Amino acid sequence: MFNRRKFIKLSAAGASLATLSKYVVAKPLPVAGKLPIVISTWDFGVAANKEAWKTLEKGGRALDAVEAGVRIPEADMKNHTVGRAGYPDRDGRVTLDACIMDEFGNCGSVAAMENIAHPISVARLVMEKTPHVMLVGDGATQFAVEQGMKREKLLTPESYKEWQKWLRKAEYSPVMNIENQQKRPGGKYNHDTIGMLAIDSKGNISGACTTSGMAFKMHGRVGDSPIIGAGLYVDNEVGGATSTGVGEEVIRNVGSFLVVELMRQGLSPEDACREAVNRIIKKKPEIAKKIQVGFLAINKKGEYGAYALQEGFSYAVCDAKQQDLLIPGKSAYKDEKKDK
Ligand code: SD4
Repeated sequence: MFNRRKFIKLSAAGASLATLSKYVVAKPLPVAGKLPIVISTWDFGVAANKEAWKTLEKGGRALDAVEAGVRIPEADMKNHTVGRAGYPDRDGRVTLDACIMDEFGNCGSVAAMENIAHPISVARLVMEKTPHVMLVGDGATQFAVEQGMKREKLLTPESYKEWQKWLRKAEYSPVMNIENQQKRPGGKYNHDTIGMLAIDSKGNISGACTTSGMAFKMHGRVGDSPIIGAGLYVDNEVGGATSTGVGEEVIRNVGSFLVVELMRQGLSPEDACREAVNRIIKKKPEIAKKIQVGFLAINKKGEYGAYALQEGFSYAVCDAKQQDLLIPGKSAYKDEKKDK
């Protein structure tokens, strides 16, 4: 039944895609979670949250937790949508985007950055070591190298092969879930950007978002993920939000900022995400039918929720009670079908 919340329990360490076998228990959510808490987008959020939790459980800062957390998918050689093994653009160049935001409203971002495996850490350095918010392209790479990061070739043999395959047709149009190369048992998708939001034991909120963007995009294309307010936004008085999917539609609606402002007006995280999805549908109904966009949000109390255009979106939750919870997000077009 669509309205019931379901989750997957994974084995403690070494949880992998192969272990994602079934949705089991229904549970009423969102809950007023006990702090600290960390949530993040997609199946790979489970492993990322676990890493973030190591900082949070020791009373560490949410900012440190989200950076450490999203570095896990960034380093994962099987993950072709985030970090070092991300698929390239249509010219065969791997260009990475990321941003980070803390409880004081400080933020940092890199976009279209090549040859550096951990864009989230560069984004944090932009935030902490420069007077700027955003560095792009060669300037971002140069800054990362100056800060002691390794310059390396990121195009993996697997990514190269996929790019060559794509070149045979070379169709440039964002196809829904194009990044997806692996499927969960049951045909659910596993892909996309990681957006992570954490509240630490002091009640402070931070967020991080990192991606290789749309696979086989035009060279120089930047999506929502490194754009503060679009792919990520945090306001320590209210909460935080992040997005995944076709970034162009998120940018048009300044999606994550919108979700946080809606929560400020009293909407629950899920309702705020739903309203942001509805704005996308309202502005571009024909495009909205064909693409995926998902929002994930948390409020100051630790209540969380998500909403997506299409089925298949999932997010992971980790707090003192549940370290490995994966929840399928609700979606606009599935709701519509159910209502008929
Ligand atoms: C982008 N939102 O670059 C990111 C990537 C993503 O499905 O989530 N793709 O638009």
